[in-house]
Amino acid sequence: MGAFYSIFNGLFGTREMRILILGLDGAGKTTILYRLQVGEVVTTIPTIGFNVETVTYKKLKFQVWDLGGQTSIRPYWRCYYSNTDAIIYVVDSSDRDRMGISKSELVAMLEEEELKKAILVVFANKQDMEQAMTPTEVANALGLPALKDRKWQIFKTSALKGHGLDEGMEWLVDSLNNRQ
Ligand SMILES: Nc1nc2c(ncn2[C@@H]2O[C@H](COP(=O)(O)OP(=O)(O)OP(=O)(O)O)[C@@H](O)[C@H]2O)c(=O)[nH]1
Ligand SMILES: [Mg+2]
Repeated sequence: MGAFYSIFNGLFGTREMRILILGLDGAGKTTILYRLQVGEVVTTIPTIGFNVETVTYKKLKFQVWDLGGQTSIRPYWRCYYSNTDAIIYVVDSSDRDRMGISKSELVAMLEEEELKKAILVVFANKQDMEQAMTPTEVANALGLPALKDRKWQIFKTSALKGHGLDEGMEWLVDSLNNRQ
């Protein structure tokens, strides 16, 4: 039944995919969630807890969880890991000082058994800022090229301007559809 169910869903795309948006506080996670959902920039306040919304993209329905990124809240991320299909990891590309912390959080998260099969999309966000690191610099700072057994891709984004999110989501949808 399980196999039949997943083939059925693979054919008709009826299962709601579960996506987590993670990253340090202030990276732009909530801004991205609402950009994806309503196509506009909304005014955000730091997230204490989470926001969850249904986002439809190219006929695929996603349940998107945006978790607060403050230091004291990060230990709770793990409570949301089970059944996650994909992770959108958001980085403030202009926050050079905290790139190391962002890497540690990412590495720790990827070690979790429950996320073993999750696809990883990194958004090198805030590309509109002058001091922003390039996506290649961000990828290297996060150690992405060294990742083993993980489907990943990085995209340069500006949630503020609405740049790059479509490309990232398109890659994600294709990757989820082609997944075995
Ligand atoms: N310049 C610039 N600012 C951005 C961008 N994306 C988000 N911001 C701003 O960054 C600030 C933090 O954005 P949020 O979306 O609240 O950040 P968050 O990752 O949800 O933060 P927490 O909820 O604390 O984890 C807000 O003032 C946003 O307007 C971007 O692409 N460029
Ligand atoms: Mg937030």
